Amino acid sequence: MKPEVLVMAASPSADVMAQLEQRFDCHHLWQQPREAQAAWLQNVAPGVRGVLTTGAIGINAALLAQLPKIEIVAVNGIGTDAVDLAATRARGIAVTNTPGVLTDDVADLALTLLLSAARRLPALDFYVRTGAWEAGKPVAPTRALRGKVCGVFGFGRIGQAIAARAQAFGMQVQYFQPRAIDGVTVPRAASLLALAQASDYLVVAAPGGAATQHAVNAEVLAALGPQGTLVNIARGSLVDEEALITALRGRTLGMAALDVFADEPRVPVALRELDNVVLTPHIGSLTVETRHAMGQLVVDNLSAHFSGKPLLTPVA
Ligand code: 8YV
Repeated sequence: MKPEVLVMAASPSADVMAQLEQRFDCHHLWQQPREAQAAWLQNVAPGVRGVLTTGAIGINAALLAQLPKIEIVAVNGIGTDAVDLAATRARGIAVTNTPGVLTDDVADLALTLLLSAARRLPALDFYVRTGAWEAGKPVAPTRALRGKVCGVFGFGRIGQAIAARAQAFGMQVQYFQPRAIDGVTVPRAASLLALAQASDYLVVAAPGGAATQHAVNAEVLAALGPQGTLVNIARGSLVDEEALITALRGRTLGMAALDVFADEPRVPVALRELDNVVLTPHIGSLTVETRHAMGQLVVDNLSAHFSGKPLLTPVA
């Protein structure tokens, strides 16, 4: 008998989906209409030994409590802030994620957003499409990246990959995170506030969760200032979204380029209406190559677990 796995969300890789079907007895929650999910879950929950979830969806204590036989939660993503790790730890449930394979794509998106804000890509795309160019309307110059300061909040794999890319564009990079990293030449600011004060672009690349909730608050945004740009590819929870909207509206913050939001997929209308924002729908790791590699790592972790082998990428 194949182990029963609850699949919370599909992978865009058909190959990954085929491997899941081949190796496990899959229960696909994502195929159920929202209103039918609760009743459907009650039916399948007793047999579920593994859960495949995403960084954004995670798994909460209430759902874990519904699964008496759960042994492993495999997260198709790097962030585990949406997984109730206290509950998994208490029950000895293994948790895995997908570090490494998504670093480059997420860092690429951070620079894409940074450049899109700096060069006002959405507004200029609109300018061409709507015939404003042909009509001879003026175009204001944008700002060069060269020599500007890129502050990176969170200096793990992704933060460091962002720093390398920013340096390639001629930017000066600083970082902040509570723990200093040995052996890096990038200077560490004394605090997040000091980093924001020094930065033209502040890129958020730190983990979500209680410790970083609203770390980017009104004070940090004010320090970044009217010429400053906030880029967030990490988690919406790190930024006080109300304070961000107020700062962008009042132009006390220059721009924001955001891939993540406090309550996805709901993006406040107030944010959507602003012209000094660039918005993408949480797609940092959404490339064909990376989603395949992430999905493969999930399959391999689940397979390792159910065949009694060591997990490839366990979450400590
Ligand atoms: C995706 C992510 O949202 O890695 C993460 O933590 O947030 C993203 O890669 C998601 O996990 C895809 O399944």
